Amino acid sequence: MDNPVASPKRSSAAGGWGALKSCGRHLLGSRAPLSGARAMLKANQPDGFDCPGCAWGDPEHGSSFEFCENGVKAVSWEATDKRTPPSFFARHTVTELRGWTDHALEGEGRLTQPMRYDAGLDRYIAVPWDEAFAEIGATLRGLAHPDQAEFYTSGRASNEAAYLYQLFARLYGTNNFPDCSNMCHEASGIALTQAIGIGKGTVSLEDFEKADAVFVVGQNPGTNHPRMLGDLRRAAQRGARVVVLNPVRERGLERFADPQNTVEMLRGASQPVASHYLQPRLGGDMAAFRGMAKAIFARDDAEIAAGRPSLLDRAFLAKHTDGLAAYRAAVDATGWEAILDQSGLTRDEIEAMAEVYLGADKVIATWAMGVTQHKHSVPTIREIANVLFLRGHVGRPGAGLCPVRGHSNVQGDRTVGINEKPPAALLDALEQEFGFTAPRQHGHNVLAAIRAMCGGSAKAFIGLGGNFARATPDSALVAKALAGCELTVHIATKLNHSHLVPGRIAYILPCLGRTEIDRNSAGKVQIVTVEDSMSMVHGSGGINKPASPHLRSEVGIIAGIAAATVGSDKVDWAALADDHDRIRELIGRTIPGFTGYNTRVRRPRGFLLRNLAAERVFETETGKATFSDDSLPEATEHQQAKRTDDTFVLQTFRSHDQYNTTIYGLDDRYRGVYGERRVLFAHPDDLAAIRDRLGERVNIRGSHDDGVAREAEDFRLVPFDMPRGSLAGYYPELNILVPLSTFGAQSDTPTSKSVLVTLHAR
Ligand SMILES: Nc1nc2c(c(=O)[nH]1)N[C@H]1C(S)=C(S)[C@@H](COP(=O)(O)OP(=O)(O)OC[C@H]3O[C@@H](n4cnc5c(=O)[nH]c(N)nc54)[C@H](O)[C@@H]3O)O[C@H]1N2
Ligand SMILES: Nc1nc2c(c(=O)[nH]1)N[C@H]1C(S)=C(S)[C@@H](COP(=O)(O)OP(=O)(O)OC[C@H]3O[C@@H](n4cnc5c(=O)[nH]c(N)nc54)[C@H](O)[C@@H]3O)O[C@H]1N2
Ligand SMILES: [Mo]
Repeated sequence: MDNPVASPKRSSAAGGWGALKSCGRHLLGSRAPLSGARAMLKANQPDGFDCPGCAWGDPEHGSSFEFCENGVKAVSWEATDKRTPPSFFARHTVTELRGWTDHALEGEGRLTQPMRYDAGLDRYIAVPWDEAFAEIGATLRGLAHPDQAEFYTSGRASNEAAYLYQLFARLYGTNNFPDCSNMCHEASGIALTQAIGIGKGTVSLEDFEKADAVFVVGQNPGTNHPRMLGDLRRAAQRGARVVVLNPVRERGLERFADPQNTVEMLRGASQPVASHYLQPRLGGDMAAFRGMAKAIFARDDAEIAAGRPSLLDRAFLAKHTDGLAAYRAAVDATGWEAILDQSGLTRDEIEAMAEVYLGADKVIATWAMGVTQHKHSVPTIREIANVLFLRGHVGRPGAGLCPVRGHSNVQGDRTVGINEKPPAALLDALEQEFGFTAPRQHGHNVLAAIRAMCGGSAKAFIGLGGNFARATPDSALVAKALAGCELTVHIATKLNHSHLVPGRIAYILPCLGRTEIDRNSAGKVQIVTVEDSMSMVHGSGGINKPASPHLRSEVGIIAGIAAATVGSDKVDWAALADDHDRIRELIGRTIPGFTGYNTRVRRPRGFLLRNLAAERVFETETGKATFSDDSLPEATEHQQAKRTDDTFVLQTFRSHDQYNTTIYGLDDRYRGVYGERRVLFAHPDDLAAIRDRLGERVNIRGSHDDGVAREAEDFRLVPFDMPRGSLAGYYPELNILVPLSTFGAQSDTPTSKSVLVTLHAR
């Protein structure tokens, strides 16, 4: 095949004019060009709102707004003037709407009024707020036990909303907090807590200006964190090495034209980003880093044998780390054969990575879903940390560990208490402040919540944003579980499929989005706060007129439900909802790091939550940065698939025109796909063989051995530059193939990047 890759304009860079054109289209397509454009100018500015797009940090000296194509889509999608009013629901039954695509449902625009499901009519009907709160409260109070309710959070919720939400659920009596992060960066939080004593990254945006080498692992920033690409590109221009590990050749990581750079735009120029682009097999990153460690140790041994100084940071290792000897033994015990087979890389490639590492004074490693959504994600992230420890790349300028978060406030939500396994100190502080006995028993994460709903032991589902039925694995099963509930409540901006599997009593409660002005009863504008990937906490205030006069803020809705459920003796919910400063005062008194919250958050860039690991204070059991000594997985999915002729490993990733389950459009420009989403990317040789056997379009069948039949129908094969034996396609359409039965060890994260499948004729 002459052109092994899908894109017709493969040589063109990411970003650039294509991005600008796409933005114009999205602003126009949202039918809100003016408010959308005005809103865009205020995104991530000191006096504007936090972009609901991603969690990448904001620059200190960003005088002009940081342009980001996908930020424009996120903002214009919310700032649309299309509406989904009660008359829409009068025209369409829920059964009918279930046949619509995600794109079509959200494309109807913003929800405008609280709606209650009427089973007789099979329609949602408008209902006054107070009635909604009263019935939700009464139903929750009527459950046999508070642990029968699940309180889901999607990571767009503000600190203020999340804090009230966890306070309410704990006063009610449960720690059931399934959270989108359970499907996302859970493994990062766990691995980093074990390794460095805190479940967050250690780098700031400024560190990217100083690094000599950045390893970008399992991440597609061109689509999902476009502003990060600017930082990577500037690093590359300074001469820093950018080493990409990604099975798929992602265009944004190869070349990038900065839409913010006028000269570059006029000249049609673009800059290379990656100095090294390595394409491991799915799930092969632990082996790749283990191989690097082997090469590093070998080089170091040779130096020492030759009487030269060690290449490792011996002072850091001796003073600040624990477990080096056991790690060295584990590395020595790992053979090259397993490393090469699992990683799919050559020894030369791995040694080249080690050379980059050894040649750099300051190294950053970043990662996202390509690393976290496997069975062995926790050991993989520990291995990345191990390698960084060897030359002391934690806790000094220009170096460190950087999990790149997903939702714009997913990190903040966890910081302010969304945690199904709350630390005792948090519960103690809440008990002391509010005078109640907090539940101590650990609650449910996403998988446990699904199991409880399927088994009938959970009977109520409250969703603070998100699209639980589509974001989770085994979509059909989860939809059934939601529909089996006594109560489902969704706090949302737009209609989605989770709303269309109503429980016996079911509500959709429409809220203000982040771009909209939130005024209290005295007319005073309220701000909320969020925390980015670099642990910067800053304010966010909307500028657009609310989509409907009936909308309430998330904080107001949670306060309404809370007052109707647990009463207002211990907490004056109405007063808190009316003045967010009061919520921040409570956060300041109960969550470490937030004293003086109201003052500090009003400074232009907000404030940094102190991260002790970044200062080389490691709050692990031993007080030291801790090496792990795991062996490689016995067999990765690739190795399992190889044992049979026709099994492939499928990863489910995002197109350029989507935000998780929100589908903005049907194009995936950087990968050369237009107007469709039912595509399946494959290596050209695999594709040719499949096509000969089955034709151009195929059905995909799950082949996990758990007794559940799973099939996704009618996908067009698209050739792509990726390893043989791997396939890739879009989430959420393919979630029907992601099994509930496989998940990360320790993290419980669904293995969305290593699904075993076979292909079949249509
Ligand atoms: N525009 C936009 N922005 C977003 C989102 C969005 O949907 N749209 N989602 C937000 C959220 S919640 C999140 S979590 C982030 C997600 O950001 P990403 O993690 O970038 O998201 P994915 O599209 O899942 O991309 C995974 C990348 O990892 C690669 N990969 C897959 N498996 C492996 C593997 O085994 N090893 C390696 N080395 N690479 C692998 C894939 O080829 C792909 O490039 O983005 C956030 N930002
Ligand atoms: N197969 C597969 N599955 C995955 C993943 C994958 O890579 N592959 N990724 C996983 C990841 S990383 C994540 S984070 C999850 C995401 O899971 P979720 O966070 O549950 O899903 P989203 O698609 O982000 O939620 C979209 C909905 O949020 C609502 N919404 C939007 N803005 C607001 C707002 O301001 N307030 C409120 N209250 N609601 C709002 C809208 O109604 C919209 O329909 O999915 C996970 N699922
Ligand atoms: Mo995420």
